[in-house]
Order: sequence, then C-alpha cells, then structure tokens
Amino acid sequence: VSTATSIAQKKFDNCIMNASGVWCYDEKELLEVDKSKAASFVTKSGTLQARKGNPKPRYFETNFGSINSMGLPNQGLEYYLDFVQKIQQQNPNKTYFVSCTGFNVQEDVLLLEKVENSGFKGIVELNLSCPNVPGKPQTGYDFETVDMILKTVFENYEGLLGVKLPPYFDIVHFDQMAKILNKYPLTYVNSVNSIGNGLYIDDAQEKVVIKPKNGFGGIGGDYIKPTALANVHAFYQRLDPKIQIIGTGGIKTGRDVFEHILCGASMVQVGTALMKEGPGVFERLTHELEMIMQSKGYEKLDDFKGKLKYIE
Ligand code: RRO
Repeated sequence: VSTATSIAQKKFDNCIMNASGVWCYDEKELLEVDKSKAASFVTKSGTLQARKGNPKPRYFETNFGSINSMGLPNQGLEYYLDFVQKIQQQNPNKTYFVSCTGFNVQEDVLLLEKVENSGFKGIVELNLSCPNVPGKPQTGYDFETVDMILKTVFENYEGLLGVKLPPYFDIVHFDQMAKILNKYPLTYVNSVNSIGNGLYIDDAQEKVVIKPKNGFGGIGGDYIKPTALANVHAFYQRLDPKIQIIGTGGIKTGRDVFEHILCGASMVQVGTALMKEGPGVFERLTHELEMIMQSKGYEKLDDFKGKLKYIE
C-alpha cells in the first residue's frame, strides 16, 4: 500500500508531517523531522523579528492532550528561509513548508516579500490563528480582516500559499469562511490550530498549569479531534476542489490519520503526539495507517479520501 500524496502537484512519499510549532523551532529540530519518516516539515511561524515568547511554564501535557501559551517564540522568518534554502538544495525533490505570521497585513506583505526574494521553492503556510499573544485576537475569527488580508496578500504574492485556521463551531461560520476562501487562489486550508483559551487546572494544587494569561492556553490532543474532523469535513464539502485540505488536530494513532483523510484531508499534521513521542511518531503512525489500509483493501489515499458516508 502507498501513503503517498500531493499538494499543488508536488509529490510527497507520505501524508504525515509535523504541525507548525512542534519540533520545528531551530535547525536541530527541523533536521530531526527531515530525517524521520515525515513527509516534509513546516517551520515554526516566523515573524519579522525573532521573539522569545511568553514566560515559562508555557506548555503542559495532560492525560488527554496539551495546553500551550508559547506566545510565538521563533528565530525570525529569515532564519527559517536560510535553513530551508540549504536543505532544499540537498533534497531537490522534496517540498518544504515555511510558516509565517505578521501582526498586521503590512507585516504579512513584508514577510511574503522576504519569501519571494529568498529563492524558496516550497509552500508558505500563513498562520491566521495564533491564540496566545496577549492583546492580539485570533485573526481567523475576524472574517472581514481575513478577507482583506487574503486580498492584499494575493495582490502581492505569486507563490504557493496555504492558511492555518482556528477551529470554527457553527455551520454559518463554515459557510461564511468558505465563501471568503473560495475567492482566492489558495493552495490549501489547514484545519485546525489549537482550540484557543482553554483552562486546565491542577486540582491538588488548586492552580493553573501554565504561567502566561493566568493559565489560559490553546488546547491540543484528544480533546480536539471531533472539532478538527468537523472542520476538515466542513471545508472539504464547501471549498473549491482546487483548494486542498491539511488536517490537524488529535492525531495520535493510524486510525486518527485515516479519519482525517476520510473527512477529506490530503495531508495530516501531528502536534501534541509529536511533542510527547518525538519524531519516531511518524514511523509508527505510517505503519498503523498502512495496516488499516491493508485490512480494508485500500491501496492508496484516493481510495477513501473524502468518502465519509452519511446515514440515509
Ligand atoms: O506560539 C504559540 O503560542 C502558538 C501559535 Br503561534 C499557534 O498558532 N498555535 C498555538 O497553539 N500556539
């Protein structure tokens, strides 16, 4: 069986990679993902200037997932572009993803200008959904701003570009967001970022577990799989077929990968489970997915991608 996939005509020998923010902060981590069974890597979202992020503790693992308020610590977009420039020369047949995020549309345009001037041959993931910068709302929940950003970005950038979205929770919001996204030549939509501003409590200590924002943070892991699958499938139903879907949220077994693809994902990304297990997770998940495909008689992802059945 084959777990190969393609995004924008670019071929990947597997369909599982890291989620931005996890195992992608610097060259060391990115190299570890690159030499694992992962299909590719995406960098931590790069900003114009490097950032230290929020005070620690800022990531906490629970029995069912994670809560984080990292606050966008990153090396600055140029660091990631320089590194990808090197590694794409060594692996000319592999396509890489660089994530970036500006604090306003002018910054987004400047970031994409840097990408264009760098000789980057991969795919940009514009993060519209960071939940953790104090005082900054998640762009993806402001529909007019998303529309304005995409209009401006596509007037200024010619390369391949996808967007990372926050989870939505209302059918009307799926309709409204899909209508906006369908106006633009997006390569893909990546659903979902963490569920923003949850609160996890240590009962014995009667205390929060992360320091920033008095404990409020983005939720990942098992908690968010049903929401992630709903977002993947809602956009799969609504988006122009030219816009592909990357599924992220709650993937820790081959079954979870299978479900994301059944809902319409062409690639899946792993966050919380990668943080817990390390890059060995990609080999395990690939093997588990292959076993499921074999048992069902599927040879390739297209045999089941998007083919979720409904009750008559
Ligand atoms: O760095 C973070 O706090 C962070 C980001 Br930018 C994001 O997009 N999603 C997330 O859960 N954390």
